[in-house]
Amino acid sequence: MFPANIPFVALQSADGARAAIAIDGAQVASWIPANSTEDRLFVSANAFYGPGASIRGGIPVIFPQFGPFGTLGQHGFARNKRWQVLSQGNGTARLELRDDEETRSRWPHAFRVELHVVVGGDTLAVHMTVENTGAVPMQFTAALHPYFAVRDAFATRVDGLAGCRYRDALRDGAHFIETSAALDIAGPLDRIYYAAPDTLRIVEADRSLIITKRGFPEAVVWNPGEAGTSGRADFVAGDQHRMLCVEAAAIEHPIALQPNTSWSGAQIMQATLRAG
Ligand code: TA6
Repeated sequence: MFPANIPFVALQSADGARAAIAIDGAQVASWIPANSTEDRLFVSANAFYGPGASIRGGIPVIFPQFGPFGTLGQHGFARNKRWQVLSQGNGTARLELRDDEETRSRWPHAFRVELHVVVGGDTLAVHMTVENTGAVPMQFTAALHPYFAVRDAFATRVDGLAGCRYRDALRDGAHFIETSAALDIAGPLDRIYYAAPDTLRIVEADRSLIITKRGFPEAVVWNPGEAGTSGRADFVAGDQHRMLCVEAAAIEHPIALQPNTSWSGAQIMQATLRAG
């Protein structure tokens, strides 16, 4: 699934569930549950690969800044860095990113981020730990930004967000309260849901995904729509139908870490063959 020369880690559990992680960005780019042939993660046919690139799809790791909300570039730098593989085997892998001269020139902190990926049965779990290895306090925002493969995003709904306050990037960043128990994806959408429930569900006609977050207060729902895919070189026309991002994020209140302390968050995805 990766072009030649792109380093990756392949995971396979005893029951046949599979995942693949690009070492650039520690980006999970494929997840096929046990007893299935369907990849539940979307990757664009036009995705860029290799050092410095972030694959358009899979699960980008967003650190130490979510989106444009800060002084760094969009979504920080973790997704553009080469990570180190600490261990792999039996359906799990651990990868690590530490500060280097280049990251310190952009963000003056010593840190360690560990991504622990576990695949098995119908589930993919991604655990993220951030440690302040420096001598001064640090603050960051972060997300796990999965692009889920869907048969048609505009015939898909997200359940579980009713009552949440959200920021709508497509309406000048204004805040609203979600009124629908079932959010139909009818076109482009770019929203941060604050204090979101830990469990959400992506529902299609014949299958669903149960998405559980831990440690991350926010959920982000993103579909680029037609304009969003045609405006980016690493999408193919029509990709807006094939993907839906439901992310676990910490944005509104940056996470503050004293020296020698750490924070952990996770996103656990369970594939089911039933809708509803
Ligand atoms: O998580 C949603 C979002 O922040 C959108 O605002 C959006 O445009 C996007 O992620 C993708 O960002 P990227 O930098 O990968 O093009």
